[in-house]
Amino acid sequence: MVKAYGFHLSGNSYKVRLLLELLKVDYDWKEMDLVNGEHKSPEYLAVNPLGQVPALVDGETRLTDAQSILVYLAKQYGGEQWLPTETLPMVQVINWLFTTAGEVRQGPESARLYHFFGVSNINVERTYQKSEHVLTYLNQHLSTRTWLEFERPTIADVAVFPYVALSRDGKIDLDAYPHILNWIEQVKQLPGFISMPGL
Ligand SMILES: N[C@@H](CCC(=O)N[C@@H](CS)C(=O)NCC(=O)O)C(=O)O
Repeated sequence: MVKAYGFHLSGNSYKVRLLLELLKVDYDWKEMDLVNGEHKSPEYLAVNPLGQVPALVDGETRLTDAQSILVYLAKQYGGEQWLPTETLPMVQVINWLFTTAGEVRQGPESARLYHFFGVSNINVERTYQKSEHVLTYLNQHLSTRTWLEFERPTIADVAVFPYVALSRDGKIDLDAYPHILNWIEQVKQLPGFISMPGL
């Protein structure tokens, strides 16, 4: 059975769990005690040498990084709907995975780290600038469509959703971004959707 390692307050862990639920994959959730450093234990470092969550083990396959795990799950258990195989549509989806790992991480994800987890060595003003930049772009993009790409949800939506929807934990108000708010509601209506604290 698929084994997923994560922490219930981690948006990166949540995106993996969300896709597992949307795809109705049978999995075993291993909750890691990040507060007490379980993610730095020798047992866990053998799973993810970076000492971060999430990680996923499926038979002989061992994966780290939420975005890579989403690609794996989509290919292995989801298929065409979640990640197209044709080059250009595939790249359109993957582009959002990099936006998440780049702009969203530098913006709303880092603002949440500062305010919600109290990580102080973060330039919070910079996270607000980055957030405004990416949220404005996302809001504009969503002004003419329901989903990030195509007429259906893909792993692009699953990847971008958590830290954008958790913006308030980083003291970022989403009221100025009505199309993002509509999209968040659409994602929440997906069959199999699960929530996490802060959503
Ligand atoms: N690139 C990784 C980043 C994962 C990440 O930042 N994980 C955080 C929780 S959301 C973590 O494990 N932090 C603890 C640490 O780095 O020591 C991914 O997208 O999965």
